[in-house]
Amino acid sequence: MTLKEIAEKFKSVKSALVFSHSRPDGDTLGSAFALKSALNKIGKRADIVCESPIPQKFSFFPISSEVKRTINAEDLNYDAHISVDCSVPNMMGENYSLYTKNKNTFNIDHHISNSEYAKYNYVEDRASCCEIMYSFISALGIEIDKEIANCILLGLSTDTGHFMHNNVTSETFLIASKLVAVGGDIHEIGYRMFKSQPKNRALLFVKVMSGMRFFLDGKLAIIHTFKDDLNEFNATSDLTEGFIDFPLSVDGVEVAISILENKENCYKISFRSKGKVNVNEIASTFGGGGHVLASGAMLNGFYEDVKDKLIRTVELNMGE
Ligand SMILES: [Mn+2]
Repeated sequence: MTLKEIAEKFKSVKSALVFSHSRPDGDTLGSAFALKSALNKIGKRADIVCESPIPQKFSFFPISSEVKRTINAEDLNYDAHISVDCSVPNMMGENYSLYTKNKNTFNIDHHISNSEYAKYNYVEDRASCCEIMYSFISALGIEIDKEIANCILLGLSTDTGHFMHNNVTSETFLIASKLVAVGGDIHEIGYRMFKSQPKNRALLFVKVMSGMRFFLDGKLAIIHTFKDDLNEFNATSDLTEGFIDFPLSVDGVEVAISILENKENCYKISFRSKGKVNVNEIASTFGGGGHVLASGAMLNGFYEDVKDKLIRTVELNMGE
């Protein structure tokens, strides 16, 4: 189905429940905020659910305080359920069981690994889900005002490292240009997301980077964050977002990996590539996925075993 056809289906929807993925980032939240704002603007009812708490850094969007962690099953009375930036049902966490309680499900996403789990799926390989959301809201015939523009800019900015990753296309800038033209504050968003941080994040960053190690002739860099590190600085795991950009920035490094201890013997792995290695494939071998240049997976086992497994798998995918 084309985006236009999906938008036609969605036009008859008078109330929608929007699903963001757990451990939310700027893209899933920006997409959800934008859609809720747009629907509310034309008098339709919309709510957002996200099973994880919303990181503090997004609180300058007033709408972030309206996000619900979950909803009682008996209170579900929406015409449609729509997920944004969720490549697999798992990404919605426990809330997936709510998602499936409606027959009229929509799935809008930009991950090439999307498993197309909804009744209506729209998946396109774009830099951010927010790029698609721009077109979707436009196709619904809703005028994009300053408030909606800022929500969409949030995802455009965060999923591209503020327009610096090589997923950026001329479309990205075209959309950004239109959003700035209606009052979107690209500078404020860039500053909040990339140029400011709480002190405990800065101190945690120093500690994590002191543990950065190189493998495979300097082509692979690995960082790790243990629960104890988070506790030491009274930090939550969402503060480690963006850490992986530092090891990837090192000359000669082709792949960077961040190993984040989720619970005992269970690790959240993030992969980044400069372009020669497809980290979507690497993550897939561990049951994860994402994009060619950025992906993730969960791994169980002892830390040293997990690390060795990762190094061997990257080596196999590195080619000559
Ligand atoms: Mn995204």
